[in-house]
Amino acid sequence: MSTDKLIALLRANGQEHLLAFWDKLDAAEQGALAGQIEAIDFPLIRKLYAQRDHQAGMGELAARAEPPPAFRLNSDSNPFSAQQARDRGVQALRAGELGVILTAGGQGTRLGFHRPKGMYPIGPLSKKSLFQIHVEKIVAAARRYSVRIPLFIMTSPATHAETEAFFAEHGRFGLPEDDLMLFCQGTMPAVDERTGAVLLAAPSRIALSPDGHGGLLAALLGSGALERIENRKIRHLFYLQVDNPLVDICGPEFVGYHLLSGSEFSSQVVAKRDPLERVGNVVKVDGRLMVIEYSDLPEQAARRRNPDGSLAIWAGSIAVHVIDARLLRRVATQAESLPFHIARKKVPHVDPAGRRVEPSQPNALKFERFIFDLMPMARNAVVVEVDPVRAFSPLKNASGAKGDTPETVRAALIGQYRDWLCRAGVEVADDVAVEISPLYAMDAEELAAKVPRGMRIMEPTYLEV
Ligand code: UD2
Repeated sequence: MSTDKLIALLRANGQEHLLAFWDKLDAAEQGALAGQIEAIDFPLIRKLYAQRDHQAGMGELAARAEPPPAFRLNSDSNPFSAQQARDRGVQALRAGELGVILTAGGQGTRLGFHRPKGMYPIGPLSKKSLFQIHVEKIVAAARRYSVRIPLFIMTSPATHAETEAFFAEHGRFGLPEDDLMLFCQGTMPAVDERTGAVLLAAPSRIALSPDGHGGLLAALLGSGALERIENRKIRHLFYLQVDNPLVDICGPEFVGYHLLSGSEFSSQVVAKRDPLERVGNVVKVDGRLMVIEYSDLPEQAARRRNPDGSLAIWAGSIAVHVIDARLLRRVATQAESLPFHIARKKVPHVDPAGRRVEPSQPNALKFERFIFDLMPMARNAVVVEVDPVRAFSPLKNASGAKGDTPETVRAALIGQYRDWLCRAGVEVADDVAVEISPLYAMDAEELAAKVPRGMRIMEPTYLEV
C-alpha cells in the first residue's frame, strides 16, 4: 500500500496518529508498520470499542444460572457408567478418530518466564518441559491404541519461532513429522480506553497481543489445519492448554462420555472448593451451556448455595474439552464466529511526543475470543467432573506466589506418581520425589503391570524406558 493510501485508510478510521513518527522511520521500519496497519480490521475495532460498556450482562445471566448437565464423580445417577464410557472412548481411539489441540499462544507474563510456557522445565526430576510431557502422553496413547494421533499446536507471533525451533531440536519428542502441525494465531491491537485510538508499542510497532484462545477457530481455518483434520478423518479433538501437566490426554472415559451423550462440546470441570476460585464457571442459562469467567461472576451469585449447603454455581472449568470437528467447521466459517470479550489492561505504549508510558492503572482495552464460547452453539454439551488432585494443577505464577507455581505443580505431579506407585503395591518412603515418564506408564494400571513385585523406593527415582 502506498503512503497516500495508508494515510487515507487511517484518516477514514480516525487513526492518523499511527503515522506520527513515519518520517523518522527507516524503510524497513516503515514496511513493518505498514504491514501491521494493513492487517487491522478497523471497522471491527470501531464496533468493539463502541460496545465497550454494553458487554453481556453477566450479573443478570448469573442470577438465572442453573447447574449444567453433568457426569458427577462417584455418582450412581449418571446416565452412563464409567465402564461404558471407557469402552466407547477406547473404540473411538482404536478407530483413529482422535486428534489433539494444544493452545500455547499465551505469553506467560505472570510466570515471569520469557520463553514459550511449554518450554518450562517442569518435570520434578527429569526437568522435562511441559511440551515434552504432553507429547509423550500422545505418543504413548498412539502406541497403546495402535493408531496415529496428530497434534495441532496453536502458537502466537510471540511464541511461534521458538516453539518451532524447540520441537525441531528435540526430534518432536518422538512424534512422527506428519503428526505435528504448528500454526500461529492472530493478534488484536490494544486501544486507548478513553479515545479508542490504537496504541503504538514503539514508533514503528502497534501494541498487538494474541486474540485469545478462541482465535483458534480462525487460525485453524486460515492455516489449513482444519482441512488437514478433516482429510485425516479426525472426528473429535481433545483440547488442552499448555499449562496443566496433569491432563489425562485422550483419556477414554472422558471421550466416551462425550460420545455417548451425542455432545459436540464436552468440558472437564472440578467442583469448586471456594466460591471465588479463579476458574470459569459452567452454567446453564435458557437451556444452553455457557461459561461465566471468574472475573465476570458477581460475588453474590458465586456464593449462592443449595439447600444442602453445596455451591449452586459449582462447576469450575479446567479448560480441557473434547470438541466435534464438525462444530469447529460450522462456527469457523460463520461470519460472526465467536464473540470478543473486552478487558481493561495496563498496556505500555508511546505517547504522541514519542515518550514511553508505563501505566500504573488500566489504560487500554484488549479484545480476546474464548474457545469455551463454542459451548452455547454446541448440541448436547455436557460437563464431566474430575478430581482436581488428579487432573488439575496449572502453572500460572512465579515461585513465591500463593498457588499455581512451579513448586505446587511439581508437588502435584509427584503426588500423582506416588499414588500410582502405592496402588501398584510399591512401597515409597515418605518425602521421596518420584517421577514416571508417560512412555513408561500412562496410568496406575499400566504401572502395576510393569513394576517388579516387592519394589521399594527409598531415594528419588525417575522411572523411564
Ligand atoms: C483460564 C480460563 C479459566 C480456567 C483456567 C484454568 C480463560 C479466559 N480462562 O484462565 O476459565 O479454565 O484457565 O487453568 O480461558 N492462550 C493462547 N492464546 C491466547 C491466550 C491464551 O493460546 O491468546 C492459551 C495460553 O497459552 C494458555 C491458556 O490459553 O495455555 C490459558 O490462558 P490464561 O493462562 O491466560 O488463562 P487463565 O489462567 O486466565
